Amino acid sequence: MAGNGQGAPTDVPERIPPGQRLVHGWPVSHYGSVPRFRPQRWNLRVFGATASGDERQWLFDDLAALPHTTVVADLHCATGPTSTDHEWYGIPARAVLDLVPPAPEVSHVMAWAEYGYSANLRLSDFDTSETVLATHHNGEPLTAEHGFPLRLVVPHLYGYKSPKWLRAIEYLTEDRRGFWEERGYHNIGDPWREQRYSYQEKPGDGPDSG
Ligand SMILES: Nc1nc2c(c(=O)[nH]1)N[C@H]1C(S)=C(S)[C@@H](COP(=O)(O)O)O[C@H]1N2
Ligand SMILES: [Mo]
Repeated sequence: MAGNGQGAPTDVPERIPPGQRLVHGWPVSHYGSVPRFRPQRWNLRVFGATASGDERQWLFDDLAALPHTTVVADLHCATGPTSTDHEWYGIPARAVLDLVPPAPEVSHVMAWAEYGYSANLRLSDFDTSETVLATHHNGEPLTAEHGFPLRLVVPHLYGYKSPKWLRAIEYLTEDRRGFWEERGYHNIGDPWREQRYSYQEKPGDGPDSG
């Protein structure tokens, strides 16, 4: 497994969000078991409120022809561990939005993974230059336990907003809670504001908060 860089910037405290602890290496963290990749059955769907009204899907072999980018970022699990210097390579979220434009009234997206795992995001949190649908990590294909063949990475939010084994992006015209967001985790999940738990939500942070 690829190690993380352990250079000096890691020791700068401002790099670690409040209440987080720096871990070396890269822990594996998820609910349930690791799905097996079945190339013949795999697709990535973009559905919901698309501008055209049509849904779109890509097969695994179609992904290589899409735009690609590299993003280096840290990963903050809401239970405390922060691992640093992950180099992600994959399809920028903006490419998905360009290729399958959302309807004007789309405000949020739901990122869907195998086994029904999901994470909701404000469109503005999905639509950043750092948000990537990653196929590779530190130059190697993702390992099974870290999300092969595809995972969403939203580096500016807690890790539960970065589904491994990504299978679909759903465009939403109103907010709806994902898997952890309906089990007590914060609907927005900004680690710099320590938005860990749903009881911390302020009016407007979630579909039913405040
Ligand atoms: N499909 C799926 N993706 C998931 C999870 C999960 O349970 N299922 N857990 C999330 C959580 S809580 C974290 S912190 C990160 C951890 O990613 P890692 O195992 O690559 O470190 O994966 C996220 N993606
Ligand atoms: Mo997490």
